[in-house]
Amino acid sequence: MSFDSRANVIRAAGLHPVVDLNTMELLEIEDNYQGGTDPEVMGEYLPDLLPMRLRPVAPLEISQPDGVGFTLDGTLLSWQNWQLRVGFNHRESLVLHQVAFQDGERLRSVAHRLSFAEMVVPYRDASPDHYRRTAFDIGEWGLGFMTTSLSLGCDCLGEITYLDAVVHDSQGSPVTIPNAICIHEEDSGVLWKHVDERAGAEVRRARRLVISFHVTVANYEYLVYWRFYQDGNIECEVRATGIVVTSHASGPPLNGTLVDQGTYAPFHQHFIVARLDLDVDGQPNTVYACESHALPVSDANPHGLALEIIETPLRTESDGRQTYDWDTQRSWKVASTGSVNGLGTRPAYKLVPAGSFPSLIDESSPAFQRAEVIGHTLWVTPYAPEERWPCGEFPNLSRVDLGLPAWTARDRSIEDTDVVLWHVFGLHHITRPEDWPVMPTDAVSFWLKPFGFFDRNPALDVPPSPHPQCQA
Ligand SMILES: [Cu+2]
Repeated sequence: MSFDSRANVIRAAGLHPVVDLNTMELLEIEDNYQGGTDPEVMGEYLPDLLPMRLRPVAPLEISQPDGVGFTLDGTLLSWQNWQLRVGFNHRESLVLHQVAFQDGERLRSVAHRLSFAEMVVPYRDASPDHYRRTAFDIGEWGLGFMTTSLSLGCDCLGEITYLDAVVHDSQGSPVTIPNAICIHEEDSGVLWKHVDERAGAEVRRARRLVISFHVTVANYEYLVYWRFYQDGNIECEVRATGIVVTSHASGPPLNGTLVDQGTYAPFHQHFIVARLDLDVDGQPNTVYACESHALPVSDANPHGLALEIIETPLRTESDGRQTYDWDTQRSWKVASTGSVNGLGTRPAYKLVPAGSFPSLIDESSPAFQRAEVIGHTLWVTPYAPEERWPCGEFPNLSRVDLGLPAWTARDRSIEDTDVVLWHVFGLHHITRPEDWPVMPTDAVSFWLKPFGFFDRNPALDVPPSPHPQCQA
């Protein structure tokens, strides 16, 4: 191990003491140092220690002089047509309950509960430095415990409402995390627009309600944003930032990227499992895989332009193990089986994946055996209150995944029932020199989009902006 006081970094060069934590006995010292000179590393990000000047930036302020557009009554949050309850616990951090949309006279259910249930981060480096680094950030560490306080103007900009959260310490005493959850409205560009030569330009600006929290997981930060839109869309975005794990590079790295002199950042993956307990217009729902297919040229399709959508109902849990397919642009529709819309079709919400990637791992690897959940983009189960943790209740030191693979082995029916979707998404992090010494946020997301939930664009009633030029 070397300590470079000028760069203020400690770099482990393949030295690992192996200790039995029950007896505090030193069992072994692994030393796989490959040799090489002590490199010149610039690992600083604090302004006072940077070798360059800070750039000039013009002020940008956001104000809502008449106050915010949402109300908070206890944990009940209401904004325009949306209504939901805000919750929190030590393992999942922010949880959204009873998400519903006021549609005329009807308060219509979209989701019973939305949260993150697991995060699996295997480091994809064959060296002895990283094979133990297969963190379960939720099952082992707990996002709630790692939730950090947010600051006005830095973490959240504008008119902000904060909520505190309470977790417990190792003695069981309560610990308050001030400003753990941020609630605010944001401008989100154009919602809809048309320019007609007689009617002129008609434009509506989009606004979204954002509920967010940040966690610090040792070297990394995850910033989580649930966004609710005026057109019924829900977006969940995760931004990863912080400091990438690095190791001493004695030559060109095989499973990572050189990010500084003699320093490489191993490739790794951040798999996040969102638990989406949707109740689209009530509990009886069926999930359909929706796939686009091009039809061959025929008498009925003389120009070869016909595209058809095949919707396949997922009837059992083995059907519910789904993988994203680029070739068919696969997505999943969660349709009410107890109601119809004004067009005579089933009201639905569609899960649109935007940050999915294959696990790309040998299935005999212990890292995969412990987290088989990462082998699919989507799992669907019938609601069972005790089924909460996709890699098992206690994944620390597990050998196999006792969560979703075990539950779904029963191959229960998932048709016309209260379904839970488990969506696996995240970052396939091929590290870059630009991620060092502190990583600019990398964002991934998924969307829940209404599909026939409404009979037409539900944002027709959004008024024009009060700006004089928007008032035709
Ligand atoms: Cu990463």
